[in-house]
Amino acid sequence: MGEIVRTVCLRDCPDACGLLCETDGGRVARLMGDPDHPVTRGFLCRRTRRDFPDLLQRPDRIVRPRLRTPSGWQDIGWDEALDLCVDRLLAAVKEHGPESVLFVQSAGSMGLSAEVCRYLFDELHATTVTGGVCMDAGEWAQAADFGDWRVSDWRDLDAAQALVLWGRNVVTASPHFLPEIRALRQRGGEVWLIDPLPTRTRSVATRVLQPRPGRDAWLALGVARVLFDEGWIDAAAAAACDGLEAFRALAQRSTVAEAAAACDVAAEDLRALAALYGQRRPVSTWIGGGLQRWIDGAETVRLIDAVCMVAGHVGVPGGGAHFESRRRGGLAITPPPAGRTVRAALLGHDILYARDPRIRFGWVQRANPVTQYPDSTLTERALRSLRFLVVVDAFPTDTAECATLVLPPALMLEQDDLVASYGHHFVGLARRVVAPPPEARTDLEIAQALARRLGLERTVAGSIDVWIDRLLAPTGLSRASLAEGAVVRPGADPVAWAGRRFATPSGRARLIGELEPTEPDPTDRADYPLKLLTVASVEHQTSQVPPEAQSGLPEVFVHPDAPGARGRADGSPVTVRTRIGHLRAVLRHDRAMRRDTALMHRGGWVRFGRGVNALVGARETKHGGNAAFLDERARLE
Ligand SMILES: Nc1nc2c(c(=O)[nH]1)N[C@H]1C(S)=C(S)[C@@H](COP(=O)(O)OP(=O)(O)OC[C@H]3O[C@@H](n4cnc5c(=O)[nH]c(N)nc54)[C@H](O)[C@@H]3O)O[C@H]1N2
Ligand SMILES: Nc1nc2c(c(=O)[nH]1)N[C@H]1C(S)=C(S)[C@@H](COP(=O)(O)OP(=O)(O)OC[C@H]3O[C@@H](n4cnc5c(=O)[nH]c(N)nc54)[C@H](O)[C@@H]3O)O[C@H]1N2
Ligand code: SF4
Ligand SMILES: [Mo]
Repeated sequence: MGEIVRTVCLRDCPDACGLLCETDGGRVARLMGDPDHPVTRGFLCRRTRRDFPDLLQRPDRIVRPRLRTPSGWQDIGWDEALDLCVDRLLAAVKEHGPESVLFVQSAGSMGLSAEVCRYLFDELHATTVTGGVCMDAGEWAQAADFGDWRVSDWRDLDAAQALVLWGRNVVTASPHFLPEIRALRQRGGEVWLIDPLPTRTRSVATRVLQPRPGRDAWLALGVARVLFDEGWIDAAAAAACDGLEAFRALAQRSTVAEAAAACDVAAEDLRALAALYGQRRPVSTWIGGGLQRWIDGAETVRLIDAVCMVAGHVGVPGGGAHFESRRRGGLAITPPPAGRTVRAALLGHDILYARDPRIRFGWVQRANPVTQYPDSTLTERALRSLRFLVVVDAFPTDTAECATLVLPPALMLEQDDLVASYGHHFVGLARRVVAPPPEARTDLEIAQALARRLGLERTVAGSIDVWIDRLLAPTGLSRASLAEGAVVRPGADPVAWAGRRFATPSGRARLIGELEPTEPDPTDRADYPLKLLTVASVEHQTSQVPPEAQSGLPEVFVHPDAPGARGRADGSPVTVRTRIGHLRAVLRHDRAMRRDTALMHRGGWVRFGRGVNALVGARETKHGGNAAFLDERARLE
């Protein structure tokens, strides 16, 4: 047996697991869940335990800088690569100004040292990205309601009487929260699941509602209406909220029957959910990421927050309206700059149509926008239109294929870093357990090598240890205090909003009182009768999918009687068409699907005919600037 090192997972996942990594001859021999990590409790998801060690050794891993030449990719040395890159970057700045340079990153790795490279581009006054593709609409909503987004300690579910998983696919997306859910059920607690898709999380639910996708706002309004009609409003709500009367008026604008019809939930079921909120105490609500990736997503989250708030479940042990943990809370992260920005949800469009100056030079890091951002075709066209594009990635992704220069980063287990979870309160240290390929560099080292050539060394100076110390400084934590394993971030309250004291100026929660009009859906329902939900797959981490898992057509799951499916056998090839594109797919029957919904998993690559975002138009949520990926209609041909 080789050496075993304790570290944490850096993948984009709320669980932020503690890992034990066994090495053998400088390679990762085995990954295990850290039994001493309070959330991980000794088990890992398969995509990391089984697949990640292989990923480090993949034959298609990019291990040297590579430059596009007229005759194809050519390996070059780091000095040559960075000299060329800086030459082009400075030429763009000189001719067109710093805003002709674009910096894009997402969360391919969650290490907080990712922030460091951004500081460099901020210092240059480059164009950066605003909004996001992940949780930004829900964050906006919770900031509007409570002043910030916070969750209770994960063990707080022990104090709950019931749990509502409102659009949360826990089994797929955050399996380490299952032990608490199972314990709640063993105590006789109810677990409600509200999801238009028949997900694996049904296995832990006592009751399932399968609303029409994108209509949870109506479900929340109907529940609120019952709460007000029945007088199931918490006695403390009036003092704890601003806008209670406006919210009451909003809820009373429609009848329960109208609300139930709009979300296609039986009125008895809607009333039963209202009775749960009104009569059980406390009820914990976990709000999912999927339901905020709709044009109205931020308002939907606000309406769910308001239901939890007026029924008295927020700020009490065992309750809560939990969306996401504020992982950067308390750490020394510089606020985003006020320079020119392009919108994440409309990245392709905004790059192509940016003027004064046009964007000429791009730097993409820890991100695969061609595959993962809306409208892959437009994103690809935009990235290819740049005069020089640097992509820092270890694999020949759809985005890396658009690059002029690809720089190879060290990956998880090959670098030290600091990580804080967006699902729970722990922060932990990621360790360099094995050496990266000889010519791969950490993102921090790459930023520093770039900075030296730009005369900006001071902005990003310091070893990774120095950076970790800097980030931790305001929290009072140190590397030494994290050496034995992850610890709770200081300032993270065991009960979010305990005592109903909020981070708003008044200290009270602000309830939503008005719904703003939404631009009409650009597609004709008769032409495109299915809502197309493109969601995470249990098998893979975002688009980090090996090519051998991408042979053949992608699958589209529908009810056998769904429009376009009837008369077509399971397994037959179909075309899935939306207003912006089409994909060939294999039809899969699933009688548990709604008849108005189609499911495809996100993550497959455009290059292999599996990129679902070739079907998803670029639209932003009304608030928060998130990509409204799920607000798309399709038909089968
Ligand atoms: N249709 C549809 N699309 C979606 C969604 C959806 O629900 N539907 N969900 C969205 C969501 S929630 C998210 S978060 C985004 C994710 O979008 P992205 O974050 O862009 O997706 P990833 O596939 O994680 O791509 C990150 C890249 O980073 C690379 N990488 C990994 N580790 C490192 C590292 O240490 N350094 C560097 N430099 N690179 C590294 C990986 O190889 C990978 O190619 O996708 C969104 N896209
Ligand atoms: N296996 C795996 N795990 C992952 C990831 C992965 O790629 N693979 N990605 C990670 C990332 S990037 C993130 S952000 C997190 C969270 O990842 P998310 O994809 O945000 O996961 P959920 O929060 O479970 O939200 C998805 C659920 O929302 C539901 N949903 C969609 N529309 C609606 C609606 O209108 N109403 C309701 N009620 N539900 C709706 C979908 O049916 C789906 O079950 O998970 C992470 N975990
Ligand atoms: S991807 Fe998520 S569940 Fe899997 S090991 Fe990493 S943190 Fe844990
Ligand atoms: Mo995400």
